[in-house]
Amino acid sequence: MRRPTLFYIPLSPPARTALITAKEIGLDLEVKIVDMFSGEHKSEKYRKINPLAKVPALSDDDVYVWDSHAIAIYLVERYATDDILYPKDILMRTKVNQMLFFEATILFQRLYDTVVPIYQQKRKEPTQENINSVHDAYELLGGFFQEDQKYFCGSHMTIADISIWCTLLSLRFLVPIDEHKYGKLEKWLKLMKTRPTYELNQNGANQHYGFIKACMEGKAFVPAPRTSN
Ligand SMILES: N[C@@H](CCC(=O)N[C@@H](CS)C(=O)NCC(=O)O)C(=O)O
Repeated sequence: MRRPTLFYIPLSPPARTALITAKEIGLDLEVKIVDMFSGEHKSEKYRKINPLAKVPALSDDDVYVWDSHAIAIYLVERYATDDILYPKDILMRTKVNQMLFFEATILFQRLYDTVVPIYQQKRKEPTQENINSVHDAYELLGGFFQEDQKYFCGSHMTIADISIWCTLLSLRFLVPIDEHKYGKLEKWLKLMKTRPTYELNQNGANQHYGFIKACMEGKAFVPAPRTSN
């Protein structure tokens, strides 16, 4: 049987969500690095895989899946041996979906709004408005934890934790998380640090920050060698 192929770049939080989900369920994917620095994601060939010209995307047999949230759901539904990461129970699943939509429409969007003008050399640093909107998102995230809840949707890690984690590791370089203010978030981050996929995530976030810093300083960015880490 052919392995599914993930179109990936370590700098991208959504791409890391897809790869970490695969690793957490023990699925061995083929990883193809998309050279976003040369615009490969905008090529006609890549648009056949993801018409939105974004990374990540997944190809499995003759199916293409794009958007990290859809990919994470697909991987768990198709390949996981249990439903812990994406519970079948309707109420539990609804909680996970809520957090996935929060990540897609609020958290990641705020990272995107902060960094894209910097990539495009329109700005040298985040605006105060960017910073305030990220703090608002942290405030909301901290508030989602109920008293004895370890993860965003209860006592087990789900793909919602993975998705939020990937974006937060990149975002906190730009807007640090004040542990006194957002203690519950810090506690959860410490818990996520114990995952075997932590290094993969942190390395990608470091590369992402290296790229943003180079843009802020007007320097050329030298991407890391083409590996999946
Ligand atoms: N909602 C999408 C977002 C994907 C996304 O925006 N990826 C970025 C990299 S972090 C990208 O491909 N950007 C290329 C572009 O906008 O031209 C997901 O979760 O997969």
